[in-house]
Amino acid sequence: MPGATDSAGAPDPQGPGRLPERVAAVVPAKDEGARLGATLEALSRVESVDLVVVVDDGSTDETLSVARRHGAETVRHETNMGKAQAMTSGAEVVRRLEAAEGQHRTDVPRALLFVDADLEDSAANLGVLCVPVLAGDADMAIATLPPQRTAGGGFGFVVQMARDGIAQLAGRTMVQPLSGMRCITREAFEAVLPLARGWGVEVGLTVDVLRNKGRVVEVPVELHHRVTGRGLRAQLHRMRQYRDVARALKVRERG
Ligand SMILES: Nc1nc2c(ncn2[C@@H]2O[C@H](COP(=O)(O)OP(=O)(O)O)[C@@H](O)[C@H]2O)c(=O)[nH]1
Ligand SMILES: [Mg+2]
Repeated sequence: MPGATDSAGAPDPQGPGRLPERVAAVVPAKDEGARLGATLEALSRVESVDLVVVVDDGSTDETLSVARRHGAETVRHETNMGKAQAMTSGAEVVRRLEAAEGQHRTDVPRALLFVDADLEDSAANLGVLCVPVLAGDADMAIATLPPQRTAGGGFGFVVQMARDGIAQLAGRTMVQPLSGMRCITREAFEAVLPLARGWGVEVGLTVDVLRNKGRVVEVPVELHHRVTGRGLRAQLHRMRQYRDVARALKVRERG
């Protein structure tokens, strides 16, 4: 019926079919004062990004002041709440800022670009990750990284568990299942909230977006980050990552 206003027939001004034109970068950061400045400077050179939100997750260094000095929007967790909660808080800030931009705006909400704080200059290369999302060819684009300059890593078993788990639960074999650099439409992001906890967030996102019939692509991007070494801190990081990835997979087994 012409003029019908039922939800099935009414055109949704924010709905499918309309593409985001701009990107909000969300940078979760814990004690990244030494690298964050270079990362933010590089991000300012990514054309599609017109809003940057740094989430200081209980840092004890100058992360927050570095973020402010570089003109980023900031939000701070007084205590460390983990990467997933940092991503959620960052997205909330974007939502709030867009609401404050005014009622007259009919723009499609910005896509979100999650960016690790330790990429430094290489963050300038993230524009290519946004292209398929802004073009409407993907709901989520995940960066794959080239071999890193510094030797290290050693996440082989966590990566394998993540890859196998995603394949089993969602039928896709990801090249780099733990990659944190992702561009995603707001629609796809909001549909999968709440995020998997802690370091399980990437695996959870991938499984959930795929299960929602989202189009997910992996895009090679020239990115370099601090490679986690083999010391005690690194081993702890790996253990937590293992625990969180295993949990994210486990809770999705029934879904
Ligand atoms: N929110 C939050 N972010 C963290 C935490 N620890 C590290 N990060 C951020 O998560 C990203 C990836 O961390 P990183 O230590 O580089 O891990 P890796 O790349 O897997 O070796 C970086 O942006 C860190 O600043 C944390 O406890 N909470
Ligand atoms: Mg890193």
